[in-house]
Amino acid sequence: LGALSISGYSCYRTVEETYASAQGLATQYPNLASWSSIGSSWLKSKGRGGYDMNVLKLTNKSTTGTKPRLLITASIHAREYTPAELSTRFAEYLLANYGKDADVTWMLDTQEVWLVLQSNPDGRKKAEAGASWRKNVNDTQACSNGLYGVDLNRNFNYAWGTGGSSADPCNETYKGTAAASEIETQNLQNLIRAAFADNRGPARTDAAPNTTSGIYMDIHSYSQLVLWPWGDTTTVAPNGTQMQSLGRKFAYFNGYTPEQSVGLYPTSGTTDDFAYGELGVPAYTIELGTAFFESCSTFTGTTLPKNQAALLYALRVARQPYTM
Ligand code: ING
Ligand code: ZN
Repeated sequence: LGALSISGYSCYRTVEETYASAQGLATQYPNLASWSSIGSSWLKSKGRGGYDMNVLKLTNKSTTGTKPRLLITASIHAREYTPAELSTRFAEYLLANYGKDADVTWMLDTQEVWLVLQSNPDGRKKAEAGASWRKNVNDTQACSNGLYGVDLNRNFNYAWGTGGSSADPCNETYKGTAAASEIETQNLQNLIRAAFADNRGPARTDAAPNTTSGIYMDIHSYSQLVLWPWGDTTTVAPNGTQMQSLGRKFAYFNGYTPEQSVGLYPTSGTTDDFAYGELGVPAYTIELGTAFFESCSTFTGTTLPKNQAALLYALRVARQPYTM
């Protein structure tokens, strides 16, 4: 493992290494894993290099039926390395233990896990080259501070631009020219819709509890938090009490602080508000650890085990989150 040249951090796979690992898993476990494109990154869409964005889907393909899904998107912010590595190791753990561990076997027989291991590959490559990069690399609007690009986690198409984001293309929380203006956002929105399409959510003013199954998690670093919608208002979401209840259970496993996301700071156009707001799926943002990436001993010593436990719990209960 490891081409991140910064010494002490060789446990963090690069974009290429992450993709090679995922492709390897799909080849090694053809009945359990598939790895497929969900569209191009911005650079690739412009013919300027770039990447495909890919999803790694895990389930026992020979058991049928409507299986609840846990959808994880990782590292949508380029410099946040820990989420991609954690998610890749979670996939490796599940596949290595299928047929050995009864609990893992049951989970992959009855549920699906979809993982976007690198949700902003162009930006990530810039971070790997040494930049402290957060956004995508859309340079249509030039910036004298060098910080061009759109904050993908302010660009999603639900209550877009309602506060906690910037209209300045050179700001780190630039929301883009329109909701879902960015191809990475479009690819991720399409995947979220595909994962939870049969679970249309309540209108925002509808206080009726939703009955959907499935869980969406967007993993960031850092701050040791478990967050859920809404981000742009202190109003409790229609399923806010239930999302709090489940969020507290994740926090039991990882020891993090659970709160409605507006409590951290106001945001809009985020992944979790989109997933919950449009589809009614319980949606979380997890902020891993105490730095964008931690020394490998910290990562494997604490961050990985306790958060893998939280993800395993999410997978276990993906069929019944609102009735826990
Ligand atoms: N923090 C998140 C951000 O996008 C967040 C925090 C995410 C708040 C989702 C609310 C909803 O600003 C970092 N560091 O990215
Ligand atoms: Zn982030």
